Amino acid sequence: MKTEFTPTRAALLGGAALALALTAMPSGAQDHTEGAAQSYSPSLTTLAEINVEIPGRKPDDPVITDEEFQRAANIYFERCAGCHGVLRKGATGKPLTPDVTRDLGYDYVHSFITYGSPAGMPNWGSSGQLSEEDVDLMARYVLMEPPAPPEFGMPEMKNSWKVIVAPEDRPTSKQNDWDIENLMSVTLRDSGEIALIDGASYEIKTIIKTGYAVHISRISASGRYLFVIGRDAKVVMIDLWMETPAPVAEIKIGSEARSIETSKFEGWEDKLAIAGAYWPPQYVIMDGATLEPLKIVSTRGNVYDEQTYHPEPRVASILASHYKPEFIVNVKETGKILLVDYTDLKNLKTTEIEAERFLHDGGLDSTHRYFMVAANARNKIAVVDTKEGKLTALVDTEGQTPHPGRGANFIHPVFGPVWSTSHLGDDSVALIGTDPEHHPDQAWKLVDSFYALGGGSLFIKTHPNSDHLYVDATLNPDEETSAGVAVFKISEMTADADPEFTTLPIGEWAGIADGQPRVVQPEFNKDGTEVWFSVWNAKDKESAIVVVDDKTLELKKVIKDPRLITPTGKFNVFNTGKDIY
Ligand code: DHE
Repeated sequence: MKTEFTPTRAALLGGAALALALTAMPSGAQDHTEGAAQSYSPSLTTLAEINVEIPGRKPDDPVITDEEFQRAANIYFERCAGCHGVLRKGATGKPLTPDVTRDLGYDYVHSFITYGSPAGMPNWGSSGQLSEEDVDLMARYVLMEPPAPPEFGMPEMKNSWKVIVAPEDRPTSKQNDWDIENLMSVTLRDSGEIALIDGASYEIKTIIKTGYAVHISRISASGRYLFVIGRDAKVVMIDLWMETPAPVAEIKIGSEARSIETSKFEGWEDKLAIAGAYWPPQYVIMDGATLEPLKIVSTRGNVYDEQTYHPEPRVASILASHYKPEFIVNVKETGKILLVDYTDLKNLKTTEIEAERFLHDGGLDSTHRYFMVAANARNKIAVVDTKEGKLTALVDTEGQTPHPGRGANFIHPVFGPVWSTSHLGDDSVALIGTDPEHHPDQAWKLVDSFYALGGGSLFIKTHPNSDHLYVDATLNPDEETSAGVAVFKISEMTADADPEFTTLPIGEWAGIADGQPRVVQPEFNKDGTEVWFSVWNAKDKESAIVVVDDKTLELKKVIKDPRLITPTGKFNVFNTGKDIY
């Protein structure tokens, strides 16, 4: 069981050290100052590219030129919108609409931007991240009406939609000798590409251009089509059966997005795809063979508990149900989980589950019946029974800001089947019982919580064939900690003592001399015998992928190549498609 939080641990996670560490993060990672959780707030960099106009000047508006307004909007979308909302109506941060900011006044706002607040507002001015000139600009900007970025509906989607190779022109059988089930699709974040790497030979088979700041890859139920989404909301569909796999269709579904998935229910394999956007707040269901947009659904609506209107609830993770022809769509700001029945798009049936704010990432339990998602700002995991279509439980993880990725399922020697998450805001790992039939006393309860390497963890992973649980500490302020990974032996876990862990010096193994690379996202090969880690450095510096033998915990391979620019997420085709984690 978790012991008391010690001052050393608290210090390790605390503001100053973390602030320093975060300013040295790889490009693209956020550099807010108060904590790993804040540092991980979305940066709407694509929206920042959009031209905005001053929405009707008022006589008492502060003096601001059109150029200044545009520049302020860029800064706002990149640095502030993730917390305060695109329309400044508030999200995890406070509302910044003129009725609020004008009451506070220029001087107050200026000092707030300069010095931040203990509640989580970064000290943009005193940390030097914004110049004195920019602080003044931002203080004037937030006194004005916010500009509304453009919507992105069917005409815009259709304009961006391209079928590069029509379904009838695609191969009818696999044209390559690649072991596509053991391919790794690796996000090359800052080059806007993915690398397809062979799981056995570690050879980079091909590099494919995708969207800007690529985010995740998902795979169709048959294992043939790979879908990639970038932060610029561009979806690229790749056919793995082609002689050299390449894009066969693409579309943009908004200005900012993070999630993509495809239908997995029996009889619906490869039929549909779905992508969720941060802006505009909507999801779109597409044809699974061509990406033709079929149905766009807005997520604007009321927050689940307060029942007040939210103008921009972002779509976070999306999963496909294995139990019903449904997509599981997580709406961040309203705290609602939508079970979208895709059998009849004309008469769309959606089950709206009241869960918790602010929904982010999650995955299925080992039976694939239950969906577990982090309401990260509330330190809770919402559990949904995808068979019954109901909220099963809300479990407090007793940690700070759970961030599971898809989580890790394993059989605990005492508690039976559990699903686990690590945390951004502290170094704890939480285990939640997932077996109501054979372990009813443990089901949907926090059965254990223990410490891993350090706070700032983003991902946790195991595999049914592995006896190890891997936990990263990517955003930890301490250089050595963020370059390591904690490994727990599952079979040695007990009910009464914190499990010991081994630290793998992945960063050191990568042998990178320059920069401060961070180790991120363990991902298993198909058989669960090897685990891959990204050693994520700045865009202009060397990065690597380190492969570890799961049985011996010894280094097996360091994959280096000048083309491996900012590798982050890795997605094994088989494990991702089958939801094995
Ligand atoms: Fe992610 C998954 C959003 C920053 C790497 N990320 C997700 C998902 C969401 C999300 C909603 C779940 C998708 C799904 O399952 O459908 N991520 C966000 C953000 O809003 C945030 C915090 C800031 C931003 O501006 O985007 C953010 N994410 C990052 C990073 O900085 C990471 C570490 C590096 C990168 O490549 O950008 C990163 N996110 C990932 C990865 C996954 C992910 C690797 C998939 C994990 C998995 O195992 O499925």
